[in-house]
Amino acid sequence: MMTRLTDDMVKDIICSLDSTDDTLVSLTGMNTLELACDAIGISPDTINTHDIRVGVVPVTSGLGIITRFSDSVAEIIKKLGMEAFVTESPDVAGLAEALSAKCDIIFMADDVQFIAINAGNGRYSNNSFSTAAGYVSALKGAAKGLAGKAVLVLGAGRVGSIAAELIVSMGAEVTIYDIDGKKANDLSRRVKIKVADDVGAALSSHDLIFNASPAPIEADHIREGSIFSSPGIPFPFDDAGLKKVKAVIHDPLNIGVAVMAVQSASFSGPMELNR
Ligand code: PYL
Repeated sequence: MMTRLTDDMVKDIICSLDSTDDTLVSLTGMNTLELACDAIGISPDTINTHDIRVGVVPVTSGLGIITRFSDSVAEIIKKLGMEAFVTESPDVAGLAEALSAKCDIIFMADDVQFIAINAGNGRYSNNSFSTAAGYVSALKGAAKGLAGKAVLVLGAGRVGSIAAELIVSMGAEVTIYDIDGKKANDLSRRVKIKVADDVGAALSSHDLIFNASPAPIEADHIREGSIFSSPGIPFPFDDAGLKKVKAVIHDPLNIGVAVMAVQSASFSGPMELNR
């Protein structure tokens, strides 16, 4: 089951949009838009973000609304240069509002899926793939390439599994650890990866780590100078751990949302935009 964001994790996203972008540039050499384009393999000049209108629809099902979640999604998208707004109504009424406003892309999240629908052709991007692809690009940027390198993936859930496949496809040697050994072993039957059964030993023998686990990371296990690309929530490091790492790439929503917006926009040829 995906870990659910809390109001507290989301509350500072909007006020730290610029600093989050600056940190990403310093750690990976790419800003959020460049990273999102790199993640789906397109060049930033093939997407005219200013032509794209995005509707974000709050969804009340299940555990309900996360305070400022939809506002944060809209502001992240606006920072990419797209037009974005949160619908007045939630749920189906909100979807109808976004469609009648001729949105090109519509974002909606319940407790199981978070998707961005291309209203022109019905194709959609989902947050698990987008988060995996975005954070793999970030690790590649921070490590100045992954080919021929050893990478540890923590967590064999939706994001970790996709990330492991992507990192293997980039020519890296991937080891995976999951507290549920069966999940890690099942993945290793599908993807050419090694399975670790001791997280401490695995962490202390790797410099490059993709963390898609909700578990805390113990400072004693961290190799001095290691690089973490870490979408996992909650944030897993304590102060002692942060002193040992060379870089941690982490945000509660930004990279995943940016890849979703760019990927769902890329599903349209210029003639297909929903006008
Ligand atoms: C998309 C995040 C990333 C990690 N976990 C996912 C999560 O928390 N999903 C639940 C999102 C619920 C949003 C709520 C709203 O405010 O519209 N339905």
